[in-house]
Amino acid sequence: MSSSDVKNLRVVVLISGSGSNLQALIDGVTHGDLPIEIAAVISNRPDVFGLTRATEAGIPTLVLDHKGFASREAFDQELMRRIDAYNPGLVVLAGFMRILTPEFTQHYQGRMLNIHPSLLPKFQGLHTHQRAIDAGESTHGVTVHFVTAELDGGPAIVQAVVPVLANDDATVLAKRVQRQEHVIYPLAVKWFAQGKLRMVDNKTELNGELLPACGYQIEANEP
Ligand code: NHR
Ligand code: GAR
Repeated sequence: MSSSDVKNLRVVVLISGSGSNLQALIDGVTHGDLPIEIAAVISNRPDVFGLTRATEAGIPTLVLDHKGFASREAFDQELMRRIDAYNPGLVVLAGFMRILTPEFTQHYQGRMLNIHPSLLPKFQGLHTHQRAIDAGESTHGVTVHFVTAELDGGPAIVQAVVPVLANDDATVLAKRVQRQEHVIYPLAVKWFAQGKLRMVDNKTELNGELLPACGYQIEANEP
């Protein structure tokens, strides 16, 4: 078998919103530097822009509205069934805003990634940019991590650090962070697709070596 016969990693992307991180992955595939096939994009919210992005890229989409389910367990069970129908090797949370049950995270253990807009373990949860400003932080950033049952607590893969500037508000700071998101998420997905990345004993291994708790650190070279 020649290398061109090797099948690309199948990826299902979960979104809840604008899908700019999804777009970064689509662009990586289009430009030929991301060896994956985005098998489907699933949103828990109808009518979000990320679904339009997927459709424009020719990717199948599905809306599974959590409001139609009696419990988190019932929603997660159906979500799992729908994802597995695409037979993915990796599940990517890209601005997905529903907390997932332990049954769900266990099922995709070691093959599900999230991008969280803070330098974890700082500022888990929501409204991270405002909280970083309010705390007087001089730096802020974003983390890609493996998803485990512990919310925003799975082992870190890669972090990008940006400065917090004197007159920043949450919107300006979020934009600075998001430019880095669009760099590090395709990078982490590429490592996984290349077989360089593994979760071992709740730690991250890259190229056969354990990473420090903060993952692989990238200093952003733009303000
Ligand atoms: N689930 C588990 N078990 N573990 C993680 O690490 C997860 C997860 C689900 C989502 C993304 C996460 C983030 O990066 C994520 C990581 C949503 C909330 C939240 O409070 C918190 C963290 C994250 C995503 N969601 C509300 C809820 O009740 C709903 C908020 C809304 O709909 O706007 O689920 O930040
Ligand atoms: C991103 O900034 C991502 O880090 C954040 O939401 C945004 C989604 O943007 N994720 C979370 O806050 C997860 N709770 P996008 O839809 O344009 O990719």
